Amino acid sequence: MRALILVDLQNDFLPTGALPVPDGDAVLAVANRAIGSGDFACVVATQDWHPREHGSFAANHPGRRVGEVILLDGLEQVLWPVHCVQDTAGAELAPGLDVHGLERVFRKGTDPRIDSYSGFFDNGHRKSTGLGDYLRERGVTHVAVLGLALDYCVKFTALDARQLGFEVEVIANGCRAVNVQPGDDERAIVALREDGVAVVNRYSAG
Ligand code: VGL
Ligand code: ZN
Repeated sequence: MRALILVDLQNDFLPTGALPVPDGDAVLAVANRAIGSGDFACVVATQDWHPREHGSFAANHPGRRVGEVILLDGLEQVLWPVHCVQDTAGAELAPGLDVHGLERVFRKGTDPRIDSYSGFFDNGHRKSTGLGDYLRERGVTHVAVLGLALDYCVKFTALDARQLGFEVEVIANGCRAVNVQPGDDERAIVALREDGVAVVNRYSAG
């Protein structure tokens, strides 16, 4: 049984959003083709869903700037612009996404003291979102992952899926990276492959 995990296809990660992923809107067509392909018995999405006081926002740390790294509750944390605040337009799934096929949406990043790049666990692996149990209960053995951003939430979602024992494929042409440091996209792909994730190109146009 194969599942498709759509990672953080939200307005704030599109080029006009608060934490724009360059060319991020290009992945929506790939997502829609994957959803419509019939290859996946189960399609789920993750949604970055932060309270306004979230500790990953530079604005909540006076004197700190976006891109700086701080210690947040004992974990290294990159500081981001305010993004994906609960119940704001920026946090909504991209309007171009075909949400009909979506079985469930798993929200993450709700605890102000810890960030959550992965759709399965927070960055300290302290709490689960329920996604792993959900997939297991559905009989899923193989997951394909695509979305935003390749070097953060896609990467950690795919690595956690491997750790939970799923066969994992990242659909690279359905992802874009933020590349805070140049080359983060290439390094993410290396890390994924080293962990046994298949990085493939599928569901492109034509
Ligand atoms: C993400 C940074 C902060 C992502 C989410 O979706 O990759 N990146 N929050
Ligand atoms: Zn976030």
